[in-house]
Amino acid sequence: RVQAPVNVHFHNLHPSVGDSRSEILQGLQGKRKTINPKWFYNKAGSALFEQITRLPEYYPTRTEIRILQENRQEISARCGHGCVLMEPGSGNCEKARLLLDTLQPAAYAPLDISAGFLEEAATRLGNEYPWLKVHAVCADFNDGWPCEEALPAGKRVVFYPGSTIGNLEPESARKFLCRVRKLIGDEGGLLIGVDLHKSEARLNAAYNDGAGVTARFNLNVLNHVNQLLDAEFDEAQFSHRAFYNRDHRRIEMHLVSEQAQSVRCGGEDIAFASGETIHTENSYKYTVKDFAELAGTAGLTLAQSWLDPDRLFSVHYLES
Ligand code: AVJ
Repeated sequence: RVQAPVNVHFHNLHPSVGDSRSEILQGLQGKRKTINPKWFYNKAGSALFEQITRLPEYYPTRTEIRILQENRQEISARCGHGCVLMEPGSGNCEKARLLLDTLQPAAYAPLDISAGFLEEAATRLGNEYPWLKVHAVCADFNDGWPCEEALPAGKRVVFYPGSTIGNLEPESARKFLCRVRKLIGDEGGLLIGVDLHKSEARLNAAYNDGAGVTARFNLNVLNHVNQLLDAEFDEAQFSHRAFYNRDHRRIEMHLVSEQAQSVRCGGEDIAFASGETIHTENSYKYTVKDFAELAGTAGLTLAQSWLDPDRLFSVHYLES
């Protein structure tokens, strides 16, 4: 265990992780086969995603970073200096760094399901920002926020960058926003990144990069399932498919079974017809208006939005 600096507090480091095996198996035995996109992020998958963020075709990450950097004074003023900044699904905590010096939060609370990532990222952050109080929590936000009582009093702002909300079906996105509204209380705020609806060509390119990194990222989930369920998926028997579903305004990612095959998985035989797919991810794209409406149903009012000049991506501050 890494020696935590004095300003970093770890909570709930050994959560009882849900029964991942049955969840994955259930998804693969449905009429339409699915794997939840959270399983992309084993060590290899997280490294492949870091590569994706640097691809020329994949505009979201660099665009959001530029929006946060160029508007950090105004964003910090909106959030409120001295607020308690809470980040569900904090990963490497890279984006919070863009705001810390101007925001000067009373505390920063990263929450992540992966204890390893959380320890490493929170320890590094605490060493780099000795003045910052860090309360790192290992949990799945769907189950709530454990150890809330350890947080200092003060205005709470949830930070949810990356358009990760796009992975959720609209109903789940609404439930997530309701959970945020409950967590931040009547005086709180939400600072969130949302990828915007745009041309099919631009979106398809962002999920079908020329170098094939997104294909490897998508296929890699099969290796993670093999590890988790002693399964025998062969990546070579599947191919990457990503397309923009205009009706639902979402990018869909699938893995296509190249031929009829049967795969051992969790003690079961999973049958695939030739051309049958596993649906591995949705990335919903919003207009500012659509997103404001969705947030409104969760009791959150859009107070200010920041967009890049090409209107590719948006960052919003909402309040209860
Ligand atoms: C991290 C979920 C925002 O949906 O664009 C990148 C993941 N998938 N390329 C996204 C992803 C394919 C990314 N999110």
